[in-house]
Amino acid sequence: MELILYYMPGTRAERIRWILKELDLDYRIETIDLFKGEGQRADYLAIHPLGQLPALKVDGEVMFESGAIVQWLAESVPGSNLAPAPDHSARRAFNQWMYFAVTSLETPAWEMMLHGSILPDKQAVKAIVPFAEQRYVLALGVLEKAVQGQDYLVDGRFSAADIMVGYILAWFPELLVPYPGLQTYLARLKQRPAYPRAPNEGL
Ligand SMILES: N[C@@H](CCC(=O)N[C@@H](CS)C(=O)NCC(=O)O)C(=O)O
Repeated sequence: MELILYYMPGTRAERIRWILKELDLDYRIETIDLFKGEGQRADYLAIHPLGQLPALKVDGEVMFESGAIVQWLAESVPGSNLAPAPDHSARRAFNQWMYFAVTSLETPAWEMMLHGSILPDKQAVKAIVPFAEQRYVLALGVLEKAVQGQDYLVDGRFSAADIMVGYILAWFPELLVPYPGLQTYLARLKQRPAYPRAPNEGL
């Protein structure tokens, strides 16, 4: 299988790099520098119509949406062990946390990021930030309970759901202070050799 990952450090493409490494798959990286506007280049828009990262080319065919890519890899790579089988009872928890990651957790976190620090003042709607933080903290409380008594979210075993959730938890480490279970959980994820390192840590 020929895999090309469209990537820039520090973006959601890290999720894909993380799972590719967990699965010990060979892949090629094509760097798209969003800061230089390369996402909007015509040749890249032909890959990802929104000009976003990540995208993954699989044997010449492109797929985008980080959650869908992570799930597809977890389910399709022989021997992956990163997703319970569809008929396994743990599949319900798996689906739940995969969707929770990109909706209940990521949406408020992304609003905080966008309107708190990424967008220029004339575009940012600062009033959104405290409301988004309130919803993000509620989601953290749910996750704190979910990791009580187990190392990972689904059946106590590492799965693609931990990649989806763990990537977001690292965005605001200061908000994890009241959640000792989540701090331990994130520290456990960071110990995995495939966990994304900051660019200056030799990713
Ligand atoms: N739901 C998409 C979100 C992709 C996304 O927003 N990626 C960011 C980088 S982390 C991006 O490419 N932003 C540039 C843009 O929106 O133009 C996914 O998970 O793949």
